[in-house]
Amino acid sequence: MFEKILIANRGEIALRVVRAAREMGIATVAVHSTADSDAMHVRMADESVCIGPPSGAQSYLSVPAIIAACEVTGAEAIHPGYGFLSENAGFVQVVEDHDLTFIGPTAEHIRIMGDKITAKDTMKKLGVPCVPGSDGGVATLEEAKRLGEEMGYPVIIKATAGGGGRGMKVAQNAGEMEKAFLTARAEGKSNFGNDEVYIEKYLTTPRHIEIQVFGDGKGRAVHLGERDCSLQRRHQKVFEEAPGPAISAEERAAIGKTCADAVARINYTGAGTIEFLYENGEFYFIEMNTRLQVEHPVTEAIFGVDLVREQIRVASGMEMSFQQEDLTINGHSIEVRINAEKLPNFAPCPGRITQYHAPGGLGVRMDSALYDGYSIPPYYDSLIGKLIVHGRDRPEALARLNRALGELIVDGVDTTVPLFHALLQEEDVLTGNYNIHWLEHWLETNLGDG
Ligand code: MV4
Repeated sequence: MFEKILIANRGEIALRVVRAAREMGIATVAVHSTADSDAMHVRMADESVCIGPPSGAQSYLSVPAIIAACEVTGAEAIHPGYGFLSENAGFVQVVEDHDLTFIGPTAEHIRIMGDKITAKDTMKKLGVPCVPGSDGGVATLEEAKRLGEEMGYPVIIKATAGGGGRGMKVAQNAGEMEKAFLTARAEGKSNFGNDEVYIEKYLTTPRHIEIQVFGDGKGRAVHLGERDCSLQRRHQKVFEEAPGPAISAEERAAIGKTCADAVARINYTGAGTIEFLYENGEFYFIEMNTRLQVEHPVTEAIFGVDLVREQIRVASGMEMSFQQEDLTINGHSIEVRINAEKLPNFAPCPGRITQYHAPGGLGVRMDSALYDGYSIPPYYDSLIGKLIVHGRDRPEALARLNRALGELIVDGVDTTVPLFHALLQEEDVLTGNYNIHWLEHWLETNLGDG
């Protein structure tokens, strides 16, 4: 096992990793920008190293600065958290070249899943159900139009280097194909330096269901069920839950096994998420994320496992601490993302926290790096906390969420808390009757957003 690890991240996720490491008796090194000298992750880690000026590009994304911080502190491994360098295959290669360990998958797995055409082709060959569409890339407008006729409209054109909603365009009919195809290609080129695109049948009212997988890198893998993350605004999740209210135990077992077998076959290491659209009782693969996700705590709550601890274990060459048959679901969990944002338009709202009080009690977890008097810097994303509740069933989790939101005090900045109070009044939220378009429609109707 490692004696010391470096955490190449900030905020609540850096703190999350410090906590797992400390319980394992592993020392931690925080890195930080000059804007984060007073950040909680710096205070909580055993050591810290300032790695650059405020901008992410010159600090949390600076590969030489992070490698140097490992060298001066003697850290043996790097946990990337999410965002920043967590899915950067080039970074993983540099880490390995310096005889350090990346706490995550191999550069090769990150590269495969980062190219969406290769990811889909790989998953299809592994028996994972995919959205019907082009076999690989589509090079010409003529081919795109032929596929549109063949598949039937609407279709969606996606940049292979995109993902998370960037570089996608819908064509409702043949007349919209030229513009959609050329725009998706141009966006791929300008945003990612890659103009390759592929085409899929456009699913109109799916849910976003993602399966948590975990591999030991030696051909063993498990699944930890699904999360329903359909409540999103502009591809930013705001409310996530596990298990998914629309998924049966039989469906979970079947798609879970398919996913676990797939990642076992490729010797996948560590935590991964296989994203699906779910419509009319069918799962359709869209993307795989090769990192620990923001919403991992809802899975931890219902399975009673520490996913960061497991990541560190398998990165050090140890076995996972569980097998598939050890993993059973207990109750229901919901996470809401507390962002420093001003409604109705979700404008970032950095500033000084004049008062902070975290909720507590049975079944309540608050993952946050906030404290009284902390100043939220304007340079990074606006997530300032995650409130995660756990109950014996969904109604109990919803009641607990309502209760915990009532206890939470975040003064000095605007937050997304009022949104959650409002959502908990909605019948569709209370019954789990929503899809990927529900929230944007609700925001338009109720807040005039969009
Ligand atoms: C789709 C789709 C409908 N049909 N693909 C958006 C993010 C990226 N991960 C994939 N996305 C979508 N792909 C097909 N064939 C609809 C979306 C989509 C979406 C997916 C998940 C959650 C929210 C979404 C919001 C808009 C569109």
